[in-house]
Amino acid sequence: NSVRVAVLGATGAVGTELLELLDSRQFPLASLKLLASPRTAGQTILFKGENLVIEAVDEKSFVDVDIVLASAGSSTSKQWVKTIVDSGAVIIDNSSAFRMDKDVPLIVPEINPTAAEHHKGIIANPNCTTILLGMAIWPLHQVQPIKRIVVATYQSASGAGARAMEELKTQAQAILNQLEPKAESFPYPLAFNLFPHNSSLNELGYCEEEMKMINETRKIFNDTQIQVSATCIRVPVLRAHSEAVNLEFEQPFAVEKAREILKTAPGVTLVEDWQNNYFPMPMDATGKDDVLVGRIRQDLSHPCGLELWLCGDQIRKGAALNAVQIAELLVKNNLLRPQAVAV
Ligand code: A2P
Ligand code: 11C
Repeated sequence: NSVRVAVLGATGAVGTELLELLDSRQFPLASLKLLASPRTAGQTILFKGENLVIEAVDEKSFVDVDIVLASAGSSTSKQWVKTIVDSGAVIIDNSSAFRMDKDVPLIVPEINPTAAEHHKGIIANPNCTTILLGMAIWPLHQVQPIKRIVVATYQSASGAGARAMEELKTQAQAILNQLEPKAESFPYPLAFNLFPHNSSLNELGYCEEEMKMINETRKIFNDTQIQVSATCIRVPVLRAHSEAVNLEFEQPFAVEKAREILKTAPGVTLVEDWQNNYFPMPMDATGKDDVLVGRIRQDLSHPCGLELWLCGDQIRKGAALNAVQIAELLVKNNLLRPQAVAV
């Protein structure tokens, strides 16, 4: 039961990780096509000992493909989605282009895998901060409904792509050499600094990234009542996001019970060493599949409140791993589309 896969955005931060995961997870590949922009077309990437040539996307790119793993930005996804769907492939899209469309399932396999059953050729991969948050709090929400979530994020450079990660290193180097740091991917220097997430602001004062956390969490949890407020901050970390989370439940939720639940939750690792004040850190989360959760404690300001802290690899579970898990779900449950006849 092997499938033909195309990675759209194969040269990017997420694309690179997608290729690593397709290899290391022994994904059942019948074929693999690497797609990117004309800038990198013709270059090669080594995959399972073979040099695969990167192709620029065109109208014929998807006729012999079952699953497209897309991570080339919203405008590229919007530009090619019709061609992909008309070709009979399923697009698992990492951009924000289709996430809130009512016909598009928004999936975290540990949370709402059955939503995949109703796809119409497009499945959306949630925003990284939303995935990481959902992984840590869904197991608690199953035991006792959460009424309200207040979250602050500490987001790494990787969320803005491979160039942004390079920019952070170059800026750090410049500052250490007493030179002026240059900001191109970001609006301001990030090295030795931080700033509120630079996505556009709405009339209520929330940025797009914050609104994604609010709206996407409700959609994935299939719960329009759950209250969410977020403050998203970019920090000078290379590639794992962190979040400080305050949860309000209907009833008091014992800290010990929350700890027991999260100890065995799929895709979550509890990291708590109270003696040594050792808790999740982005450096420890980097390259890991699991979301690291710790510092679970009673909210002293509210009898029904819990506080927790999490870190998760933004490129892995926050993006590429979640997308590959969705692809695995489609293969396992026979949810691919019958191939349209190529014309
Ligand atoms: P390329 O390397 O050819 O520019 P990141 O998120 O790390 O910045 O990566 C973005 C990915 O999206 C890269 O693989 C990039 O390819 C790809 N990409 C950007 N624009 C396009 C486009 N117009 N068509 C196809 N791929 C694109
Ligand atoms: C960031 N989460 O860290 C963003 C980037 O909707 O997928 C990804 C935006 C998205 O800046």
